[in-house]
Amino acid sequence: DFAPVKRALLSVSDKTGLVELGKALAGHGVELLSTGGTAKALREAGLDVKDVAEVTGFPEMMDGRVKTLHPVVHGGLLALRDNDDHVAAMNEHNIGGIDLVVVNLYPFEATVAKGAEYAEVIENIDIGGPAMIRSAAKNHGFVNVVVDTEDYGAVIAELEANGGQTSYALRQRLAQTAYARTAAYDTAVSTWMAAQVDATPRRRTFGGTLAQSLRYGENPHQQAAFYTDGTNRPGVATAQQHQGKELSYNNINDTDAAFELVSEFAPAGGPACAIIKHANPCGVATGATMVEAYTRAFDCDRTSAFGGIIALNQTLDGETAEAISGIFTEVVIAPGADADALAVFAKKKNLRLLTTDGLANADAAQLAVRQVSGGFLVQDKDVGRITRDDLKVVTKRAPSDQELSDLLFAWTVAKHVKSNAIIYVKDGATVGVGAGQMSRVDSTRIAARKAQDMAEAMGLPAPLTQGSVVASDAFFPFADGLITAAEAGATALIQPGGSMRDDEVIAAADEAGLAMVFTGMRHFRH
Ligand code: 93A
Repeated sequence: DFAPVKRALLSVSDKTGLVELGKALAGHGVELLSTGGTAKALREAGLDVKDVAEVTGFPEMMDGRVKTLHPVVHGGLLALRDNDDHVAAMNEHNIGGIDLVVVNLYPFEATVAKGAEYAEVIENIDIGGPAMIRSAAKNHGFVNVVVDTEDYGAVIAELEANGGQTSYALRQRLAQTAYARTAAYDTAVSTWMAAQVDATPRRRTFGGTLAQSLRYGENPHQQAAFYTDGTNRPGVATAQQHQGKELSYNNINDTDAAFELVSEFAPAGGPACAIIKHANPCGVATGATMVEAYTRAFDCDRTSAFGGIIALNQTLDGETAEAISGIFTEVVIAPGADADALAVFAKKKNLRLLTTDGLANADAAQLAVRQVSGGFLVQDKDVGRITRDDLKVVTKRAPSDQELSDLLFAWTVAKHVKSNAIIYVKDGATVGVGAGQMSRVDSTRIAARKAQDMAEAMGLPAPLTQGSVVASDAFFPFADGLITAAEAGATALIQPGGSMRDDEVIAAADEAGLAMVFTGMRHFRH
């Protein structure tokens, strides 16, 4: 069960804790082997180190591409110490056992993250490091492999406690960590390359690097963590947090939904704001100013906006920050915040403010992954977009210019609402959102009902759905949903079309004097 550590090979890019580890190992009489930079750092600390080049009989060559890739190293890692043939081979070829490997890899992920050129990224693909990690991990019956500076202490503690030996349990745990690291590393390389060649989902892999252990998951009894995929996109994964508690699992999920939605609205088109609750928008609006966009988004559903997550498509200013401070908000995310806004929010200790480096690229190819029991479903992210030219007018009446612009706004929001999605919009603001119902007519009714409730709460003479337009993320299977929308005051509709009963639905629209356009594209979101 216990195995001695007599010889160690250290080869690390991140030299954190290296000298302390080297000293502790030397203190246990462990012989140290090392590569160029690592050996130098250890020697400078006064430690006795042998160069791997001296052991292999080959110099480090080809800019370091070949340093440790040698049978003397891999034989020393892979040999079964209790196998007579293996021991004979070691003796015959003058291979000394290596009982501990300490490796952390060329910083591939960090090189991509800093936006390095292609050639520099390629040079930071570590080959020899993962090879040693995998050899050592395979032979964990005898060999220790350390890839995480956090594990230095555990190895030293065992050597102390067990007279220079480590337990099988430790070596096995280290091996598992090691394979997790090489798997994540290759995934990072493949993910980066997938973006270079625009790989299809069936040729991609997915995985990530642990960014943060979360306090809990969707519920307090679930453990959770946040992994980043190394693509370094503007968004919740790379945002800077200015204040407030650590983001929770649900915060991250909702903040992502908010930011992805608001990123549909290019800043050049004017201010836009999205308020999210449980991953669905409860208000989305444009405005002449940011505070107007926020207020109009808030007015869609003031009740649900409580405890919501707000995303803006432009810099947060002081006036908008004041308005947002009127109710309890969990998170605000924006591509920047000015000094006035920072000062306003400084008084709201619980509010988390995140700023990003620009908006998410709403058109960028990205993999959407979902888990099912026993597997994963993988697809391209929905980046489908519709312009005025793609629309087909199917009713006697064609939509007016104002209706058209609202229809396209509603359609854009519909893409970010759980199906069945029904969105009522007036003058560039949602006035009713029906999300996640099992029947389309229910989503249509619920959105209208909520608009009615809001009108009563705000003392309006009529609900804002009067004179609105409606988007439906998929076709109306029957005329009932359309009739409900018309009763709520809608004057125009946008939907994919393609139902067996399109004729019935179009006839009902004509009868009610509605204008309707077909997109030919669906935006299911489940
Ligand atoms: O270029 S490599 O893929 N070829 C190798 O043979 C090799 N051996 C170790 N990279 C290799 N390494 C890596 O060098 C280690 O994984 C570590 O990240 C780095 C340490 O180099 P130095 O000791 O010179 O700082």
